[in-house]
Amino acid sequence: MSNSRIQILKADITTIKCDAIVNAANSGLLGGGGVDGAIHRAAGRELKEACRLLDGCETGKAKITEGFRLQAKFIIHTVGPVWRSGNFNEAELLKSCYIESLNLAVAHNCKTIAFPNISTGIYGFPKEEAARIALGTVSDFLATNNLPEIVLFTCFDSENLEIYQRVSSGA
Ligand code: AR6
Repeated sequence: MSNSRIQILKADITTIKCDAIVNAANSGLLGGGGVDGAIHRAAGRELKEACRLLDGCETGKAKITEGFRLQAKFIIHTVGPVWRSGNFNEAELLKSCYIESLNLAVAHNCKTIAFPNISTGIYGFPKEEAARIALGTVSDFLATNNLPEIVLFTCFDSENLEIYQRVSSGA
């Protein structure tokens, strides 16, 4: 699954300089804990005002705002599934988060995009399965799209970093 357009790094996504970063939001889109809280803190209160106008977002869908005080031009807010047992369409919904986010990035001419490990924190999605879905979905998308040119997977915890490195190397 190795792909020169995919990079894996250990980083705080709020510090990444790229065209778009993706936020693992909730359906209200008004902020929360985890990466969502960090992005809202770093982007500043104008982000919340912009999010209010979006009228929420369904699970598996995505919406876009500007990046405000971040180095990123855009923030793509997507809502991952809450893991229940695996029998509630969680895998398809997670896949949809990546596709919808990438489609928005293309529509806004983004050459670089950074993803967090959507749903693998507070929402409890098993990390290895989530990494396989993320890497597989993004690889398939890149095979048929010239944009984005580069996709960064920013892992915050060492466990996700190790999983992403192993899965992407095909081991
Ligand atoms: N940069 C990159 N990744 C991060 C950062 C950061 N600054 N902070 C945390 N992570 P989570 P979810 C990683 O819980 O599971 C919020 O309250 C974290 O280690 O942020 O999709 C929302 O409002 C994990 O690997 O998101 C929703 O209510 C990954 O980001 C809910 O949490 C996702 O963890 C969404 O839950």
